[in-house]
Amino acid sequence: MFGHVEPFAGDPILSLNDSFKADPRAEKVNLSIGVYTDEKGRIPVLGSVRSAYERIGFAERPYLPMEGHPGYREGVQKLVFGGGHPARAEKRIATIQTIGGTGAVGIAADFLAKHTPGRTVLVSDPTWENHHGLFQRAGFRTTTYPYWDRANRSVDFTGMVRALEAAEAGSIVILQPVCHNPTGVDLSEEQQTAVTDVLVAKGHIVVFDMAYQGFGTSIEADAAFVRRFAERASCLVANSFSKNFSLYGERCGGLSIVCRDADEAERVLGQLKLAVRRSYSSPPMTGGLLVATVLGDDTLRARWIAEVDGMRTRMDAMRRLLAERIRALSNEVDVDFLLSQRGMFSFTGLSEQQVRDMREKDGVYLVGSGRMCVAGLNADNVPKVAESFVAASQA
Ligand code: PLP
Ligand code: TYF
Repeated sequence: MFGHVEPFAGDPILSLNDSFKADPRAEKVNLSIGVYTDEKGRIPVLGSVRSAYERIGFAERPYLPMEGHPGYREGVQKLVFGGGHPARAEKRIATIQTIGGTGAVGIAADFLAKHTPGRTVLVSDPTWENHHGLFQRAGFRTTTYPYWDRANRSVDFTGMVRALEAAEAGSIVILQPVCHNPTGVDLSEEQQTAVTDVLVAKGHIVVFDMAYQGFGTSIEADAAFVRRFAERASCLVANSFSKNFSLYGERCGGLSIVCRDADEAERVLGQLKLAVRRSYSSPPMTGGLLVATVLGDDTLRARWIAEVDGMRTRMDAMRRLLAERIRALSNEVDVDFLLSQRGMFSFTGLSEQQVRDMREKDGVYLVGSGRMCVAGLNADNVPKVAESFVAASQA
């Protein structure tokens, strides 16, 4: 009956993570999957989240509503848009709790497939691969806009704007507002404004995918692009708590749709609930309660923000340390990109062969595209990574 079923090659990043685990070398270093590990190489349990866990305990577990926990949804809105955003005051935002950031993008794609079908979807080149997959699954054709300027290891802003201007009016455009995966390069504030002008003029439907809020500059500053955009036009915002709450396996995310008025937002919320009902009925409760408890309590929230600041500061320090160590080994290898890029990832510019060399010779694992997860660096492994990087760069 299923003889024709083709094998699944696996997700390249998750497969690489499996290869890392199977690698018998003691000195191996995992800089592949986008997971933050602390100075000791462990996925942290945040103190704020542990306190929330103790507070919620385990009581009865009824179904959550289709749209999720009310405190969670309120927390998402305040975090993403800020407490005083006009769209919030005007009750123009429809927000649901989702199954991670992936679930948010998936429900966004399903919603758009039903209500704005047949449009072209543009994603950055390169991007998180699932942007293509999730929108294709929903029935869209996906294409790309230029983003990465290989020569300057920065944003190809001219190419990006040109492509957004050339795209058919009303296209769907996916933007990562901060800590771009996989390149680590973001638009400057001026570039954000210029892109917003083009997007609004063309009537494009913008889907922001914010998976790393707090890992760029701060929780507040990282949301600035989204907040300013939402003052000018409707948009969709997917957010993930996997990284900034260190709650990968709990699958916590949110989807917010900024609408024209409260009546439209009410109807849009209804359709989001329907999309959830047809997909998985309602989101899971324990992760939802953890996030809702932290975001809903001033003390826990402040503690959480300090913990996010701590993760970001550590990643920035590791970027500097790696750059220093590489410079100490060689003047010929350019390390400026490590310092100008931000968030969990850096695009190194290394070729697939160079990445393979690092993996095979030294047990240092990067993604084949040359993406390095700087959140996997620590004081113990930086010297080895620096040596491996220099050797591969000069090979
Ligand atoms: N969007 C981007 C850009 C990501 O990098 C990721 C995951 O790393 C996601 C969405 C998915 O987030 P989650 O793990 O919460 O599903
Ligand atoms: O880019 C990454 O490493 C993260 C983690 O199917 C991830 O997005 C990778 C693959 C995947 C889900 C999450």
